[in-house]
Amino acid sequence: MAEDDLPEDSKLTRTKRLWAEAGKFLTGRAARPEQERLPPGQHLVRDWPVLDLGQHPNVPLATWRLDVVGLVEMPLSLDWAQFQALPQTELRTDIHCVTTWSRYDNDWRGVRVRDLLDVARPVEAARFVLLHASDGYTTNLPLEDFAAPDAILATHWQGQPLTREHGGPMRAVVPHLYFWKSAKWLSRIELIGADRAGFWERNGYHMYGDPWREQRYSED
Ligand SMILES: Nc1nc2c(c(=O)[nH]1)N[C@H]1C(S)=C(S)[C@@H](COP(=O)(O)O)O[C@H]1N2
Ligand SMILES: [Mo]
Repeated sequence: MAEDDLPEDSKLTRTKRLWAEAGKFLTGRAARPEQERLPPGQHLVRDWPVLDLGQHPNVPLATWRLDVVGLVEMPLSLDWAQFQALPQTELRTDIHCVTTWSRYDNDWRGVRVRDLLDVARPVEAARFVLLHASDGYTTNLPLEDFAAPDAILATHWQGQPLTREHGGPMRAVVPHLYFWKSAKWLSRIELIGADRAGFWERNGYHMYGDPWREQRYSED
């Protein structure tokens, strides 16, 4: 699916733009992860909601690829077997979604972002990443945050292969930022020098998205 086919003017996107303008859900509080596990304005859920733009692309393992492009010494285009040959990691993280739900203790398995970046070797000028997904979705974040020790390219959740609706066969998980930064059906990682807004970032959401500072929406 092409990026300009995205529902930039769908009801959902328009509604969320309005929420962003109105500052919906903002409490004005700040918190620190060392002191409080639940960020301001969040509530806990036990099940795992599905949120996206409504396209759940079917990505067969036989044709699956992950491309790493842009400001790297070694551009990559990995097939599933090559991706599986990278070191496999298991880790447990919380999820914080900008629509105010949080979910504790998610067990992920996959490839740590760092271990992939060690192979691609970002050049000095690389500062940000733009993540591209098979449904046309994009999201941006600083390279430093994408390379955080608990950021993972997840293929499993609670011991089971990630379901298609949650981004299977593989999605990004960047636990310390709001969950819209965690692209499902991740297909391309683009390393760039200057920050470039992704889908929700173009539609009123924050360029960084720290749940602890309640960076739900863009400042202007
Ligand atoms: N490819 C893709 N990734 C995406 C989205 C999307 O629409 N497409 N939505 C984002 C948003 S807004 C959220 S809250 C989470 C939801 O992930 P979940 O459905 O697994 O809970 O995925 C994020 N990643
Ligand atoms: Mo979201």
